[in-house]
Amino acid sequence: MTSTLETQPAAAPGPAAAAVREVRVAIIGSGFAGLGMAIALRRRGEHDFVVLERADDVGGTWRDNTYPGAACDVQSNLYSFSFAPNPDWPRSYSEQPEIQAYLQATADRFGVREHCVFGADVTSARWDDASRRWQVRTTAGEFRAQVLVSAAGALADPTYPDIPGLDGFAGTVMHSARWDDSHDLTSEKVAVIGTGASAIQVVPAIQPIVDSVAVYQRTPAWVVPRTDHPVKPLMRTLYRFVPGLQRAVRSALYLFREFLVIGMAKQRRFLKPVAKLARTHLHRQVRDPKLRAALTPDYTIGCKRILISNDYFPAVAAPNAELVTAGIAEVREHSIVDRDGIERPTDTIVLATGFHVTDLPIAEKICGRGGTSLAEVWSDGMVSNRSSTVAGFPNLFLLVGPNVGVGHTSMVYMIESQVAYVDDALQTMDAEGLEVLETTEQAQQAYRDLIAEKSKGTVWLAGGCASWYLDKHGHNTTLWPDFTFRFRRLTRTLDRENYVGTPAAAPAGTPEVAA
Ligand code: N01
Repeated sequence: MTSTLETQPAAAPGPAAAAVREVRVAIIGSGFAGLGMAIALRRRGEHDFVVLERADDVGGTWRDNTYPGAACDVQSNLYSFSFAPNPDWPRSYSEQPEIQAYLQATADRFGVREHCVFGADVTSARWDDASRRWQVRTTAGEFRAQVLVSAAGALADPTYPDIPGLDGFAGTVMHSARWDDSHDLTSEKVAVIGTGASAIQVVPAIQPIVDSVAVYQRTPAWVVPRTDHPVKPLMRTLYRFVPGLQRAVRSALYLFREFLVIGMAKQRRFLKPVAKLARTHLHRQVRDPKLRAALTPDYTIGCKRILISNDYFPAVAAPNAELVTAGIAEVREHSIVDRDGIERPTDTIVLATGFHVTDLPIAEKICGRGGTSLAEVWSDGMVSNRSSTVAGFPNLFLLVGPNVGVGHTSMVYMIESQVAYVDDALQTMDAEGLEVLETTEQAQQAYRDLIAEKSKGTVWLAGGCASWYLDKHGHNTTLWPDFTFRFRRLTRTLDRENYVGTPAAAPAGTPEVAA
């Protein structure tokens, strides 16, 4: 059970500074990862935990990304929790409102909402060696937790481009992940900067209503057809009454998508049919050879995320749309000037410019032994043991941390693998009476070497593109570079030999014992 303790006032003044809530586990974030972790705890009877959520609802990236056209590019039968299938998905690929509703309903169904503290933006989380607890400060008060699970997400904090003059723009500027639903784009002159997964959904959704849309492309994307379709009522009924059928569909989708790993990580020639499919798609949808050439990528397919859309190319080819490839020279009060010197009047700028992925902002707030922050430890690139723990950060677990991202399949599969790993770690602590569990430098180095070895020759490193998958040194610190079932195997149970544990009874300062 959770409890509230009175402690010494914290250094930073604030209304909630004096009351510290004591919990066994504090989870940061309530997206798929945070909810998945919370549900796992609930399902085995653990109630002593909180979910710290900076917003006022669950959902994470699916709550935040409300831009027009927002949808998932993985089929919902796969992009959902394995233990909570939804027979009522209206389409094969769901849109943002349905996914958000699913997450809300799942949180309610498993009783997670009562553990959520909304409006709790984590400002700092510090490991205290003396008390063997995490001291977590949030905008909704202070918490002391034995275990901290960061499920803050990799696609949580938008990046804002450093474009000359952007600050002085007199019109509206919106990031795709911070959409202003009250702003009406009808008959406006809109600029969309970026051509990633978000942009290719925004552009076709707004093109029919705006006066004009200029799409500022730095690098063209590989785009394949979207085989989306409504799920017929009969199928939904079958899913409801024959759950095995939906599980079979899920497995088939999983296996089909896993084939892409062969091309991306093993033998790039297997990507050739996918590239052919994308070229044919472009050829069919764009008649103008000049526009087609501008939309044709010059790097290997898969190097950046492969996008799926049936309406992006037609939208860019529409009479009121323009693809701008010259690059942006500057933004003026009411216009954007490209590097060819062409000035385009602009009412609204949409920044579809992505997220802080290799430089996660949460890493600056989490400080381990000796007050060292994760960001400092990761200044030369993110490292971890099994994408989940970091040496020097006792009792800290990361979900959707380093090298767990996937470009070809459902992130929920990876999240469930990690949740099982963390849950096994917690159960191991219980079983062995451990108060502290910490991975070793050696285990971290071995995992780093494993990732480097697996990444060699992959399309992400050798595909001839720049992407958010790679850090500033060109290292893969974000993606799991192999079949996802191998990650699941690696994280099925805690690799106890790679951890040092401290028994609960041992006084602070007692040397820790290895497995
Ligand atoms: O962001 P991105 P996103 N000047 O980083 C361009 C997931 N997601 O929000 O390619 C000009 O992919 C940048 O150009 P370049 C999915 O995992 C999923 O679209 O670097 N342009 C690029 O075109 C995805 O991968 C779904 O040359 C600038 C774009 O902005 C991830 O989120 C939907 C620039 C950023 O693309 C992120 O996708 C949406 C600058 N200064 C998102 N800076 C679905 O499931 C950046 N760019 C469908």
